[in-house]
Amino acid sequence: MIVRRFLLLLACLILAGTVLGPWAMAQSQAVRDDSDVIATLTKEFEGAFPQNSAPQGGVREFEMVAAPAVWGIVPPYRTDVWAYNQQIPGPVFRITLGETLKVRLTNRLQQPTTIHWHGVRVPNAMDGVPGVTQPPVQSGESFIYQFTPKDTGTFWFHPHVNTAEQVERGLHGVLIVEDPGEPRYSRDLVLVLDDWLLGPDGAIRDRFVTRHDLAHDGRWGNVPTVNGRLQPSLSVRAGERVRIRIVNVANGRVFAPLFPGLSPQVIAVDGMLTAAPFPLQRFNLAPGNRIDLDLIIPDTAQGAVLPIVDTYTRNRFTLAALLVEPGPAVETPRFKPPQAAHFPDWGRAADAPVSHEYLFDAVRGGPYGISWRINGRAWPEGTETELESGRFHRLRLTNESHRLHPMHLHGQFFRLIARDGKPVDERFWRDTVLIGPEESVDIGLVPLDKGLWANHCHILEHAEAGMMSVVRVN
Ligand SMILES: [Cu+2]
Repeated sequence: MIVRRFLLLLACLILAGTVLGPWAMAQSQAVRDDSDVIATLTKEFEGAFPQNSAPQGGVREFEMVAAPAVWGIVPPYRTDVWAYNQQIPGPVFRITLGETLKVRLTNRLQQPTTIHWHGVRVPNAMDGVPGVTQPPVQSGESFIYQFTPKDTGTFWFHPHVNTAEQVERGLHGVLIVEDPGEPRYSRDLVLVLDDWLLGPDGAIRDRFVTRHDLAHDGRWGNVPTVNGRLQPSLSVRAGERVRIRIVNVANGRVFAPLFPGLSPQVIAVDGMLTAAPFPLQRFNLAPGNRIDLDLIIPDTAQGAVLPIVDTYTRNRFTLAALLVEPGPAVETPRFKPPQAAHFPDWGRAADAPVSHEYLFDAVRGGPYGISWRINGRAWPEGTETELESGRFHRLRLTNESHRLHPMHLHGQFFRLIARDGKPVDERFWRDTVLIGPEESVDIGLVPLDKGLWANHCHILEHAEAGMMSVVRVN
């Protein structure tokens, strides 16, 4: 009996050895291949953007007051808004790389607020997310935001408290960090794209985060604006070489701006210079996204009206127009457009294993009647995932819903590496990526900035109804 049991055990062990041995070897081989791929991708990333800030200029101090104001969005109507420093859009802060930005925010609203510096790699405590990085700034109080940006480019800022209402009512502004080494354009224009839902009296419709917004792609309005005005004209001269920085601050609307008859080149996306300029064709500028364009106004265009048209929906409409002054053409500056100093190849990104997966869906219930969830949880009950700094990660963002979700990761830049499993070779960084209905995207990143960073949908109604989680970078 004992002998038979012993023989049975021996047979099992031999069998296990023959079957499991190669399996175990294959597993360790796979692990070794994975770590090899990750090491290669991490290595290729080195030098793409700096780990630390390098303060060398002075401190640039600004006062900013968030308060009710009145603004003529569609004259003759005067619309009650909430604004930074009584203007729509808020201030455009221009600083030089190395300078330290110091902004004292004073809250004159009847509710708490904060500022989030979208796309800026700030110290975690300056990121403006209540309950994650700072307490809200109460009505009547002030808070000082101070940091030295690490990157040049076009960034923006907005509240992160009751965000869907505060941003919609007009609280947003732009931060431009200039590189003194970049070539001089003859003009530098900022176009802040927004989309207002106004009633027949010109007033902002004051029901926010409605079931309709939540069952759709957030709040889409009826008055698209550029720099707080309906279809403004922007003066340029023939022959000028213009840098145009376009920011989408809308709650939900996606724009796809085109310049018919002109040939702008995209030189930056979400603030960061692209690996090389590329022609602007259809580029979906989701809420939060920015693009910088290099545009030469033809030297024969005197007196022309050059429209900028939105092409995202089938109903094309004019966003703004470039009005070419009648005077003689200026000499066009000749230079090579700026581009990223180092851009990783990441040809093997598609071989890297997915380290974390985020699933997006909606369920009935919650304070707004519909809850938007990440991995089955609606913020503030959200999930926390951990990423190791200085190491390549491949994250999979899977949209199980029929709606759009521009996902924004605070404090980090990433690259799109696949859509629905098919490799994509976008030669630029992003901080926000638009994910279509039932689409899955893979992003690659090497997190550098440590802390707790929000990871949320930038359709602000979806975020308000729970579509946020946090990523801890160790
Ligand atoms: Cu969303």
